[in-house]
Amino acid sequence: MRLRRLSQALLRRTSTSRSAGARAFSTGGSGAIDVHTHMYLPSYMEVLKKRTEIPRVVTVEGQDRLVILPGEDDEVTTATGRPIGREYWDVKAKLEYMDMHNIETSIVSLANPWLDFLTGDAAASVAQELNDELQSMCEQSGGRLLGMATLPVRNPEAAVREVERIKKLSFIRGVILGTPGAGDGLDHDNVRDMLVAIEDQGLPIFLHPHYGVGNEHFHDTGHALFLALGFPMETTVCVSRMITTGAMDKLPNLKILVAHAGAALPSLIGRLDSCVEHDIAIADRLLMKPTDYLKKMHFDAISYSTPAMQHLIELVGEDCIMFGTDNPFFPPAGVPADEVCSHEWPSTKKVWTTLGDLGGETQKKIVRDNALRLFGPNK
Ligand code: 5CU
Ligand code: ZN
Repeated sequence: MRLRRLSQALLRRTSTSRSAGARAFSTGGSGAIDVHTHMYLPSYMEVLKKRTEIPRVVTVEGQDRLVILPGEDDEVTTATGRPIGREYWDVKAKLEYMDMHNIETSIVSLANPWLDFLTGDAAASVAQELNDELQSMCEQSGGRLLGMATLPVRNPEAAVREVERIKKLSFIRGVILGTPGAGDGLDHDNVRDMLVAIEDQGLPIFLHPHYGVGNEHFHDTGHALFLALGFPMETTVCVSRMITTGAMDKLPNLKILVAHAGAALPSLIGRLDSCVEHDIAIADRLLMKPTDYLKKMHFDAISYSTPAMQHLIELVGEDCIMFGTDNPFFPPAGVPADEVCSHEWPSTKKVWTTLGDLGGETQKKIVRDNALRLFGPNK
């Protein structure tokens, strides 16, 4: 509770009016919009601190540490997770980070693994609490923050009700979803009603990994291969299944923002097209070839590679790619945990550099205009 009071006090200090919020995210502004930026909201932190299993917060020598990834506590190199400071839960730290990195607006989403570990009434009530907390955090941010809601995915009926409820929260502009949905993937029937409700409300889905694919190959490599390979392969499998099972055909107007610059899909899509074409039963049940589904999606610009961005643009065009940072993950390496907030973040700078390499109108669209279209007030 102390944490919540502290955060509310800081919010009051940074607050201006609600109409300022609407103005900042209007066509009149010119600053960067970060569509991939997370927080562990104060009430979520309280949930994690009470848990004894992953995801949880452990305290080692007075330092809070976050243990969230599957199997993270099995390996010596990752057993105590990573240090967690105010950059994860404090809205004032988020605003300072945005100021330092030339970001005008952040569309904040809860970080993984969201409510994947809660079922029944607990999932439903914590989702409401989190989404209301996010709404009021955004309201009081002086127009700097918008939010993507978290859904009680393991309680599908409550998830549908929550989609209808959050549509009335003016600062909530989308939902973040992990790849498993209710446990069986986003192509499964048990999430169909939830996805239809999201589609009906016109809310974009931000599709984000957490569990990894191929984890049996990642021992002795710390977090590196899990995050570099396991995360994107998880996203790739999820989207590929949504395409090839025909789930996408049943959701023609669903807006999907794919994390991490589309993961491995931009590189593998030619092969997916070819493999589908050669499997006539699969090709026959789809309305389009896989590439065409990809062209209907949206992507963040977190690839850390100019050639990768150029390739993505060549594949899907420059109107569906958006600036993102993944803050507060990937803090400055080697900097003590209690100092990361006062440092420039090389991971964020790298994203800016790749966009600077693209330059001109392309950069402008990716930095702001495209996000404005997807998440703007009339959507
Ligand atoms: O570093 C990490 O573990 C993560 C994570 O958990 N989620 C994310 O979006 N990026 C990095
Ligand atoms: Zn992320």
